[in-house]
Amino acid sequence: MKRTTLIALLTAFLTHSTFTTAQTSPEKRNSVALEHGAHRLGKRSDTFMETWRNYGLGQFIHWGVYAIPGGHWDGKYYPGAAEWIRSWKEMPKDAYDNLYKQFDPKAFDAGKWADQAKDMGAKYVIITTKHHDGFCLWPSKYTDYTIAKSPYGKDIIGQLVEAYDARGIDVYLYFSIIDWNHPGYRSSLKDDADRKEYETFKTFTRNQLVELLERYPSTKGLWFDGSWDKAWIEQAAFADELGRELRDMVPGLIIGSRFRADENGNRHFDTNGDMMGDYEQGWERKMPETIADTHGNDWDCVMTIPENQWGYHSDWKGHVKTGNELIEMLVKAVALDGNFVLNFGPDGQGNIRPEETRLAAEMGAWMDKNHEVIYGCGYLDWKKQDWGYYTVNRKTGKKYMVVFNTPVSGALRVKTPSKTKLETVYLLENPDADIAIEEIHRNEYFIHYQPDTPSDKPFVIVMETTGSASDEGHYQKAKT
Ligand code: FHN
Repeated sequence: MKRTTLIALLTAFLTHSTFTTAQTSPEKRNSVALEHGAHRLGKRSDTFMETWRNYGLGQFIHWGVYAIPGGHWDGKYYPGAAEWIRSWKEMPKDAYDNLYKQFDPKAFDAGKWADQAKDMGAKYVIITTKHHDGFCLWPSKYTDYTIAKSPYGKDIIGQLVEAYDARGIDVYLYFSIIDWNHPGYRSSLKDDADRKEYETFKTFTRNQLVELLERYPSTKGLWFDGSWDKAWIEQAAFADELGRELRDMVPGLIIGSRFRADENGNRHFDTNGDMMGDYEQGWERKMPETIADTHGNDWDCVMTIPENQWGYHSDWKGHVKTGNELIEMLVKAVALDGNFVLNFGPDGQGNIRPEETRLAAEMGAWMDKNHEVIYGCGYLDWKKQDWGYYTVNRKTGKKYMVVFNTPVSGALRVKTPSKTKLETVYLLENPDADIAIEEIHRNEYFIHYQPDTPSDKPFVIVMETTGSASDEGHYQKAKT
């Protein structure tokens, strides 16, 4: 080979390999230097995050003084989300800010709530410590606007943490950055006077967060909200430093992508498109359609039972989700490597409303029989079919079909990756049931199964395969 040809070939090889590395290696990515962007690329792999990833199902609780008006004021119906009623022009601010003087939830029983979460199958709970109104469900020493000043007087967060901890349900604390009650809070900073006031708010926010982690050291993570204000977005350095301080306080602390912005004001994902935080918090009342939509990130989906009500609204309007819809969302979330978190909004007395209790029981009954397709499970890289969703246990590799739509033919199509042979299938609930595999092509099968009595709930088929490819069950690459 001529020397010039060899050099040309070498140059081409080096150019190509540099290019390839630039596409795949985080260190060499085409990126803007950021001081307050993502501090890690790719998923966290520690045991705390493994635990988070394997929860599958969580419970969200929105509770505060907004539960007293319950979406009504002065005989008028508030059409927004109940916890936002203070922002409604019909509701005098002063009236709202004095509601805490009536907050005396006689029926509140932390153990009862935690039992219900446990029976539903929740592995973790996210509790509002304070929502945008600034009212604290713990006796914060940094403000008077707390439960300590209400007729009820007792620490609600403390009781909930104890009750959920006792039942083995991990606790995450919801914290709103927006605080309509704090005198230094601003949504935007127009002049030096605003900036000066906002400094007091920043100190207050930091103090409250440190206080929460000191008071409730079993906390596994913080779920931030209300971080979209321009004033907060401008605090990239402060928020970054605060995040570090909080993480130093609690080993393994988990914080999602809603906490802080980078120095260019980008939220969730920094200027380079890298996620800031341990999991993506952008899936609120919506879900990814395909694994590509998740970009390989950890994520949670927080969901309301009615269309958009988090806090207690006595009058739900519009569509209220059914048990089967919620079960399908749960399975879909797990099938796409996420967690599903269902919201509950107890009333002003501390009662979980009957509709929510009924749905929790319905989910719990299904989870009782089928939880093994949820806990510790995630995405199986097989072509999705119309009958429902696949999940796979990340540790054991055990594979499941969760069937929501049975075809009239009773033939459920399964396409396996090359080198993967479907050997055995059986019904999780009844391994002796009549069920058969028909191989229709290479790597394509029909599973023939007709339930004797039509079920009104999704059912699970366990699949056993041979010659499985090594990467099964692990999300590798977004198929965009
Ligand atoms: O404004 C809040 C809303 O009230 C509720 O708390 C939800 C829960 O994720 N978060 C905010 C909207 O994104």
